Amino acid sequence: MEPILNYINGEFLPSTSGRTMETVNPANGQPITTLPRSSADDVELATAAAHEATPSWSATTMEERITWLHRIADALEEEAETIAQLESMDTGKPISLARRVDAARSVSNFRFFADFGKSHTEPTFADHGAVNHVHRSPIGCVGLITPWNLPLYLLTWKVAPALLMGNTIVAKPSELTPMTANHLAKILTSINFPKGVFNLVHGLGPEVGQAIVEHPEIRGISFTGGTATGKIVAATAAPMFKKLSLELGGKNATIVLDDAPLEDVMDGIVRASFTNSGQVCLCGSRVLVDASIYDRFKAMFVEAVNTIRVGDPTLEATVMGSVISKDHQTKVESYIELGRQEGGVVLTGGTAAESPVDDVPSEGAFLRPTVIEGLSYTARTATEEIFGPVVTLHSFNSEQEAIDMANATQYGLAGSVWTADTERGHAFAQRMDTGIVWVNTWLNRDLRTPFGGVKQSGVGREGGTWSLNFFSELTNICVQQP
Ligand code: TXE
Repeated sequence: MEPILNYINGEFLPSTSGRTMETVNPANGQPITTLPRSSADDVELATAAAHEATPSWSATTMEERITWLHRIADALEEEAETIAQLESMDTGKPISLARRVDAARSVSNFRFFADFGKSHTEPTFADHGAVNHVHRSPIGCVGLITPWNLPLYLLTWKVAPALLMGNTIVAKPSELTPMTANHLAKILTSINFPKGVFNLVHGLGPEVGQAIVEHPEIRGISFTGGTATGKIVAATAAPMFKKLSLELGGKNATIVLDDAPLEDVMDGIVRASFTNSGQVCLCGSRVLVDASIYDRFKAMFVEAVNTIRVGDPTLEATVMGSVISKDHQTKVESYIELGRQEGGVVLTGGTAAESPVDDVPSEGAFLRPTVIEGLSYTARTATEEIFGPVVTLHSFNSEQEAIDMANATQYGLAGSVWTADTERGHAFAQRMDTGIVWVNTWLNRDLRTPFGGVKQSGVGREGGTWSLNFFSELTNICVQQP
């Protein structure tokens, strides 16, 4: 495939150094193409282009920007199949998932914020003869840094509101998954989107991402990625008083209460555990089950997990493809081994060597879904983020114990509660120390809602009004009759 290039001021350019990197298809280990290994010099070029474009773009009206968002959504929709194919090739995820989740949500991110912008009105506050008007203006140029698990889904989740609010952008996708960001740039070119408003710089995090966070003319950073990287980004941005939104890691609990109708909820619990090979920060990686139904749940859960079709991501019937890379496969396998060392028993799955996937290249980074029981809920395997197709199974004897177990990690992103009594589930959810809780469902997303976590899962919220607030500055104008 043609080499991927940076996208600066509406032009596709190599890195100023000419250096490149290779991106690989993790399902077969084959190189796909090259991408620029950019540096701070390229970030400087991109930021200068964004700076140049800011006055005219921020002077456009909300209506004009809403029209552009719909045009982008229309063009993404026309290219949905190409996007799904590129995303599947770049990440190893099944084509069915790339269509249903990645490509579809990239379109709806633009459609949602276009419609949300149209319906959004600013409040006024009248008191003692004065009227206060909330006035929203762009931040200016913002830096968007995104991870490899949902590449275009998470990039467009930030691009859409950033554009709606009149900002210009310097974006950096993960170096592991540059393909669909590149395709978005091609789409913007094809619809004559104003040059310099959206810029893309490819490369390594410490070289390009770091330069974006450090650049004095990039006034806000929206970062999605691992907690360890989030700490570096925060340490760099904080003394510069930049606006900062951090969506970081998770170690989410799936809690099965004693009255859960297991036949009805099992599919949802398996999806929560293994969607995208567990490479979704919202996945439930710890399954906590009431002791009174543990044995019945365990048998049904393992049986359901064993029906997951793992294999070639290009096949329609495949439910689970490869993980993102051989390195990540090795990291996940190290946690399976750690689970055993910590006293866990592998009920199904395991390392690639002990539980091979049929009919896939040995160079592919494939792992079968793995369930480990018998671990303390404080074990490293049960508290550290694995970000792969591995869940640990635990039982509890009371709701209070379930809450204590669920809240016993450094993370606080999401969780799910499964019960026949939704009021009980809602009350239970309020005691969970996370940013998001689903009751009898999972990854059920209303884009108007606040999205984000607490503790080491991040700072801030995005979604609906929370995205508008992050990607704009507010001025309160108080008007008094003379
Ligand atoms: O993250 P990394 P990855 C988390 C998930 C997992 C991780 C996987 O929990 O831990 O993301 O994604 C760039 N300065 N979430 O491995 O390594 C890097 O190049 C600036 C949570 O990609 O943190 C990439 O573009 N940037 C999330 C991006 O940061 C730097 C949902 C993320 O890389 C950098 C999805 C630096 N020093 C994944 N170093 C959620 N909470 O929603 C690297 N990068």
